[in-house]
Amino acid sequence: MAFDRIFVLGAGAIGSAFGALLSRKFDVTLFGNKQHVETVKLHGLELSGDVDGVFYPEAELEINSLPPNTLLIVTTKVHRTFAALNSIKHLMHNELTILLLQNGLGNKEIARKAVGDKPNILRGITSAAAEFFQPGKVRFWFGKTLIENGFRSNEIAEMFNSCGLKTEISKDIKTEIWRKLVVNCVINPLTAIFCVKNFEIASDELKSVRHAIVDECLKVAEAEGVHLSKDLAEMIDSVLGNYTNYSSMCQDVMKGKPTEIDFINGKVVELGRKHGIPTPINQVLVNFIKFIESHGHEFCRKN
Ligand code: KPL
Repeated sequence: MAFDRIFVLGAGAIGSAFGALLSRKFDVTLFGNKQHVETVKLHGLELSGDVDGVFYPEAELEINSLPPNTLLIVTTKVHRTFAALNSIKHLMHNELTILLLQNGLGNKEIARKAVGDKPNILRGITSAAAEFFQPGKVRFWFGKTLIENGFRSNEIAEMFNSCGLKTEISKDIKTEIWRKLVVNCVINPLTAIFCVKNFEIASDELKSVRHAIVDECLKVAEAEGVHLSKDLAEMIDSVLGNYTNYSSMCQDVMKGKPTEIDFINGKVVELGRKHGIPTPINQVLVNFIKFIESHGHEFCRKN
């Protein structure tokens, strides 16, 4: 049995793209910022990139009710999770499923604290990429989505796959979250610092930096009981060239918005400290991004 409706909370780049594609077959409402919502209501949502077309999901500013059998996909930035979910805590019930489709580590714990134990909460990750620079318009690149194995995960995967969003259930989501975290630890801060597209940091000059980041992450993951493949750095090198988008962190910096650094490299530093593992490269990246955040978007003048 599929869900009766899908709500997307935090409809920015990824959320809007997923919502648009899911609206091919399902009743979807996007919840996002005013300009975006107004544009989608008037003109629909225009996707370009791997998909070209205009889609017509519903769009609203606020969630006022959560009907039974709703799938709530959360694609807010990870630092917005608690506030966004806590503000609708009074609407929660046990016929609600929440899918957290975000970057970062520790998201499910944050969501659980925000909403209590009534809803079913599932974690997902995606390697799909999206850019959002103008209300109502999103550029999208397909990727694979993984959802933790849990109550109603299969139904979500079927719904996603039926709309062209390649999705699988993961029996070991913790390892997958860490693998994605390491990818983000390399791509997101470097692209944001240099203000370049993902493939541009594949350059040889940055190879030793990329590998040093991964090396620290692998040691911390191991201490957390997560065994990632030793050739992850080479794997990242080999996929980097395929990403012709600006990472989400680079987009945040371009827009002068806070980034997810505390939940990406910042988490590796925090856990490294807990286990007595030095993480100087990740620490430097955190410091650089914090410096950029505190100076607004003067660093990135491309937009
Ligand atoms: O997760 C991403 C992000 O930008 O945050 C990737 C997959 C690296 C795409 O850019």
